[in-house]
Amino acid sequence: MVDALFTDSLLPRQPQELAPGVIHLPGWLSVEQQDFLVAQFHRWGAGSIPPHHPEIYGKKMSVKLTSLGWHWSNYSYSRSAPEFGGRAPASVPDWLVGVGRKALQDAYSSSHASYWPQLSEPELVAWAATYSPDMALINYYAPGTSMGMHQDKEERSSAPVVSLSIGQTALFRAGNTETKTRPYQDILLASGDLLVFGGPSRFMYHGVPKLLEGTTPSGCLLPEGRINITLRVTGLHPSEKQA
Ligand SMILES: O=C(O)CCC(=O)C(=O)O
Repeated sequence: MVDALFTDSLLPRQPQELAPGVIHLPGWLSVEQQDFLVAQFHRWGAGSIPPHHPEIYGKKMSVKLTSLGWHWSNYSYSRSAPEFGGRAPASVPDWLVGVGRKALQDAYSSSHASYWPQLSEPELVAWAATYSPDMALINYYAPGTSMGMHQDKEERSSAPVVSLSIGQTALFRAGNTETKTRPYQDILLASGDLLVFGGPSRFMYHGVPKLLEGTTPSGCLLPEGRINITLRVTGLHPSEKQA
């Protein structure tokens, strides 16, 4: 009975540094910002590369994916999508680059991050101001879908990954940089949450074992499921192609 009063979902969620360079800021996006991103999600999905189930080594992912800047397929980036008539994804809009910069400024401010990047506040602001993500992966998790443990390592840059969540709460598993197995930490990513992983944890294994039922906030423009947007710096030249 008493336990039920103190479950994770009822306690206030606090900003935390899960591991060096991994910062979780609950409720970072306002409701209006979340609504705007849901509308953008529909616009992007109606563009050149519709949300689709990418195949990994011949097996379809349960999550649907579209992207900006670069097309992602089977752990590699290309400028165009052969499976969609060679069309190129739209580029990352400036406002989204700005969101990424603000995310880094907030996540790595000294009040949240004790370890990384060990810069003074003015240095940090200057550093975050140069963050230039050239790709965004936009995942849609229908209820009941998940994503296995993996590293984001197709990028040649070690710039941090910025991750935004909207819709149903996800159980997110933040692992280590060596193996898909323990040690890892499970946290809940709810609608509006920001997660940044960089520095020594940039190449951590991570995944989403499940979505929690009945957690869509009331009034959320996404009736079910979850959108996750990750911003990345590929470090690739536009003329390059991987694989
Ligand atoms: O949905 C998430 O929170 C994680 C997404 C992810 O791991 C990825 O896009 O590589």
